[in-house]
Amino acid sequence: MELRYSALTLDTLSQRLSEIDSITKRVGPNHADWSVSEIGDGNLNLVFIVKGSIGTVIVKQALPYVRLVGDSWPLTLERAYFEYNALIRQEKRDPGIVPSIYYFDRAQGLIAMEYLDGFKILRGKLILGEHVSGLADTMGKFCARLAFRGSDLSLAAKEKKDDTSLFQNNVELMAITESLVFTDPYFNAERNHHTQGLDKIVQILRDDSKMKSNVQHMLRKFTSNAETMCHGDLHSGSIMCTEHETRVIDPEFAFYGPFGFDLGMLMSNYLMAYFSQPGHRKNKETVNSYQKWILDVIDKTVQVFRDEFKLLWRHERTGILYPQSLFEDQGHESEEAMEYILSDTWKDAVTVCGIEMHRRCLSLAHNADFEEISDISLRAKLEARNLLMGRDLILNAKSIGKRQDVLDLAEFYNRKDPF
Ligand code: SR1
Ligand code: MG
Repeated sequence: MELRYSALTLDTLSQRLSEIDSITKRVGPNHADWSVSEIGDGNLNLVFIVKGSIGTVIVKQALPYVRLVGDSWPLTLERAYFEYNALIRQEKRDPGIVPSIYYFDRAQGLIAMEYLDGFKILRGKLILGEHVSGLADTMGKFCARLAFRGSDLSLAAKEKKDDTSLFQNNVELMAITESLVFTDPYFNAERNHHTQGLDKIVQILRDDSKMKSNVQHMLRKFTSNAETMCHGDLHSGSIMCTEHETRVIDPEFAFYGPFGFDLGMLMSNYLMAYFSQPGHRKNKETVNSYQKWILDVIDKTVQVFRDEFKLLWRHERTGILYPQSLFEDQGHESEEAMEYILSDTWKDAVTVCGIEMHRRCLSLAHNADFEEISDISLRAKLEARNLLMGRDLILNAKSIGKRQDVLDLAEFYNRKDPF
């Protein structure tokens, strides 16, 4: 008989998971010897590290509410089911990028997975000023492979439609993005908060109806443009790295949406790391050189994304869209169509980037890049630069045609006195 849901605790976890072969095989046969700790830094879930005589496993369990807020905000346990389904698809579409899954229990909202030994959350590394070699290459390929291989450019029509209908049920997690990301920043929503000193900038954004319309145009694409399975929450807290290796975690917000969504969210998190640097170290040269490295990561990520997407277009176009039978087989090239898609994807990525830059400073879930800056007036100045650049991206996405334009804008706002 299936056990009713009950949240694991440090005291109950070992006993409760001790009969699951796929876990004991990796942790150790004697559960009394297991040591269990809880990471406790996520917005939504419980995450335990379980160590035993054989090895270490991560156990992630959904709570029936949003952890960050408490039980006043109930949230479906089914998010673990969507995360599990996204993880197995990501593993297929970009092998080796996600942790291996050892066990999944839908009723308990529980996934046991590989412990990424030696890996740390990228956001923490960016705050500390640490470099990761190969980051842009891995993430550019990840975004392109996920976008292309989950779409009608690649999948058989039935698989794509089955996938789309499965993830269309991830309603509650999409609703979080629809409100916290696309809507709340632009009015006085209950859960909003912002740093003291930003009132005037916030008012500029809320009074800008052209910009708000562009944000809503993007929300329309978010809800209606089911092009591919997106990770859905690709910020620097969903990426883990060593000095040389990169993995992607936490796809519980997975949904079918626009090609450029993940790339845009990723770029914005790099840009927030970029703008926040002067709040984390004093030496100007160190700040400058690390900021240059971040811009270089953005530049290379976008370049790799484009190159990988083109490669897949040329060699893996097996879906119903732009079939070879209509182009190459007739002696007609399809490169113009490909460039059209890439440019549309880029415009969406730039818009999503600007929106994510806003929500992380204005709505519920802020990020540590800015939150850890204790000098409030410095934090406000850095966040203001970030907010104003976000507005520029949303307003001018159509004319920001190249990745260099984004880098130039970042350097411009980074020099700007925003007040
Ligand atoms: C209520 S959840 C807040 C945020 O945390 C997650 O990581 C997502 O980014 C979500 O928007
Ligand atoms: Mg997460």
